[in-house]
Amino acid sequence: VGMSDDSEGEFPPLSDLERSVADRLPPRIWSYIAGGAGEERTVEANRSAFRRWALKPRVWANVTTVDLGTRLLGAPVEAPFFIAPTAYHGEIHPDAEPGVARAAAAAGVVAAFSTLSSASLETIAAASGGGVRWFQLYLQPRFSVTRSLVERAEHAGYAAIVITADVPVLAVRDRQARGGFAIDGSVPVGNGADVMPPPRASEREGSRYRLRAPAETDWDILDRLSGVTRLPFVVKGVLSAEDERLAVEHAAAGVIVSNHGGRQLDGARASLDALPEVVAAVGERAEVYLDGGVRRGIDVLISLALGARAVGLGRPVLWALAHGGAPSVARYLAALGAELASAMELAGRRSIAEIDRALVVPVPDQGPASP
Ligand code: FNR
Ligand code: LAC
Repeated sequence: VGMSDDSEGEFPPLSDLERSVADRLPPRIWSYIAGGAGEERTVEANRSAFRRWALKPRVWANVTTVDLGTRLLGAPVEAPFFIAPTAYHGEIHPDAEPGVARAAAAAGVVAAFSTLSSASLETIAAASGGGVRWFQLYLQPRFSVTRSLVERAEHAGYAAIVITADVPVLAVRDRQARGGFAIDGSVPVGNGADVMPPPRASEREGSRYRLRAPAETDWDILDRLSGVTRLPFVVKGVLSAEDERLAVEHAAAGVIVSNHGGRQLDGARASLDALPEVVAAVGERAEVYLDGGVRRGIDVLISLALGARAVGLGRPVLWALAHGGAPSVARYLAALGAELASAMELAGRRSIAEIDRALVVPVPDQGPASP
């Protein structure tokens, strides 16, 4: 905290944003943000998956205006991207989650906020004003605490509960271990001292490993939670058609195809690789979103062409926050929107509805050239 504020200066091209802030954060926080699980195979896979799709633009398609507007869970929004939930914004910039909430509301995009936010969900809601906000839920060791979080989110005007399914326990994360930042009860969170992060690891007990806190959960948790709130549920962290079907059977309104930005099961498939199968399984029964490795306007375009309704942005929002607080987050969202609009115009697509499967083709196999 307390780094120089660059909000008045030039905003870097999107490909330089990460590099431009790498030395502004304490190394332990930087490795927490940048790092993934294990040796970061999945972090890399999320990015390289986008490079296996090419765009097939149409020309002279009469594009006079480009409209990025769409609806997410019924709410009108100004872009098909949203801010993915990430923990501890107060470790990055004093503007923290309220600043991110203000920037998102001004841009007309959905923002999701973590159970592990530095500010309380009520403070974030006040800053977000009329903005559409989603609350990301980590199931708590005690159900009474889970219930209270959900009730508070509903009361504070959050429009959905994003329940994260891919963190029964935090993964082994080499870079984080090297950097020395630990996700545990020692990092202050705004939602109250009784709110716990997921258990950090399994601990050895004789020849077995046990979790530090109860993590046994099955799909019935969705039924149990629907008795607590009338808010729709979005299940975050699905990578298979099988789990997608279960989410829909248990009345989820949406799913986020995600591997937690490569921070959980290292070696898990890229989000983009899982997207087509999940979209095929769900049909029109729920909204399908994607996060993981979305960096450019064309990444948004590819994801939407493959059936995502919207995409989530994780690390880039944190880079923007580190760059210059809330004003830089606003500039980042504007830059991504402008880039998407430009890509749509160049591809001959006037609206989100016109981004169809015909826009993308697999990149031809890079095998040995045929004689
Ligand atoms: C996350 N993510 C995350 N997800 C979640 O459900 N609850 C959380 O508290 C957090 N915290 C968190 C912290 C940090 C520093 C990062 C980078 C990520 C995961 C996040 O919502 C999203 O799935 C990924 O970040 C998307 O990948 P990209 O955009 O970072 O590549
Ligand atoms: C993380 C947890 C907090 O990925 O979601 O760091």
